[in-house]
Amino acid sequence: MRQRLAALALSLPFAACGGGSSPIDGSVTDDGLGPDTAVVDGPTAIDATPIDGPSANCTPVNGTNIVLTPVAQGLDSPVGLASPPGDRRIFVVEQTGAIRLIKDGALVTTPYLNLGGTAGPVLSGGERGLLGIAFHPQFGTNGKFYVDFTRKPDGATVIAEFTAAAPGNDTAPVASRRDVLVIPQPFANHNAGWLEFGPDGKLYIAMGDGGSGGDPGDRAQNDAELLGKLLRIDVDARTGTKQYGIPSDNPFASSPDGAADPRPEIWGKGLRNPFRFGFDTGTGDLYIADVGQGAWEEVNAGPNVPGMNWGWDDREGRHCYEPMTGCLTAGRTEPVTEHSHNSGWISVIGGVVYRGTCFPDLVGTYFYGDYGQQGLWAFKLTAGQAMNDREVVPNVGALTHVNHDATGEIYVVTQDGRVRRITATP
Ligand SMILES: [Ca+2]
Ligand SMILES: [Ca+2]
Repeated sequence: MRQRLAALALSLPFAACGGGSSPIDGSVTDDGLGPDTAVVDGPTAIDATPIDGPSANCTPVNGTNIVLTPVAQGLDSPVGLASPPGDRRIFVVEQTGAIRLIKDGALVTTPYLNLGGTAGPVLSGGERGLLGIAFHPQFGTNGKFYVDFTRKPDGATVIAEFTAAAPGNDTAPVASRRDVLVIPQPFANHNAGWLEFGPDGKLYIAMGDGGSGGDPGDRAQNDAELLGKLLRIDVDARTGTKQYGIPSDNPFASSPDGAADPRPEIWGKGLRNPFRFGFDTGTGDLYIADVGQGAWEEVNAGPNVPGMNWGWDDREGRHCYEPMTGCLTAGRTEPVTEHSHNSGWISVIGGVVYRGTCFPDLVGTYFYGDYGQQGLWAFKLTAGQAMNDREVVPNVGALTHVNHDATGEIYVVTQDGRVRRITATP
């Protein structure tokens, strides 16, 4: 049975149905979802030639009227999308444990890697499963990539490395697995799950606060915990007995590993369930969409600097959470935008800045949305402000990721099994 991603916000009895969507019915033209069903051919069609360089090979189209163009369908609860640098293939993460390949414009039947099923290590269902993938910046020569999943039987988060036999192969060997980092999870929810290499070549890993509701262990503000943090490690180095290196410019890089000591892996803190995050490949800015508790969904964005505190659980969005009045605010950085659950937002889904070449008028625009509100939204970060924050396509479906390929073109992933590309018309 297909297991679906539960709404990422906790303690919302309506959340499970708020994001409800029908399984894909095999058609892209009769789902009643509006303008996103238009098929755009011609100069904006995808050139899916594998590994032939970063050029998008399109005729640029001016305009800011957003149209979602079908790319693939029939995926099993897709929750993430990424491409290796310089590689035309698109890799899609299925929550149930497989990584699927879109190549030459078509979904490849055989999974690139399958960690699901009875024999696989992935524990899937609710907010658990295979949740993220990141390609080593030198994937094209070393074939290394990293995944984030919750494991059987205890639900702990595993960051595992795999190595393709050859970078251009369309499958990767399960047996190449090397566990880099394992983080126990006290509850089933708030696993976040995305990971990505920064412009600095370090691997960033988003961790939720451990789950339940209201961060009962107050882990997100506790520097001795890896939960509720953005972590940063060096996969090409080793520090002591760790299966990775601690970058020397991490805030607690020289901290020992005692139970009460600040953890040297920490880059920033105060996160609740940062399900999806990413870097602007143009500016290096960091964008974190952090799923809220019961009232506010937020996006944090700005320069990627060490030691940030994004506020949870003192703050939910721009509001006090614990306590509800008179909470700590010093040193906590506010989000650049927030959306109320009163307007249908349940679980904010990031998000990436357009840096492609096919649609020049979109350059610099951040696209994101929400699992429950189901619209595709956009803004431009200008002097620290989210300018012109607006819905650009309604009724997209239950979003699970918005991310770019190797050419900077952007795709919207929805739980109904579809991948659509963001295109624009005059
Ligand atoms: Ca708390
Ligand atoms: Ca926050």
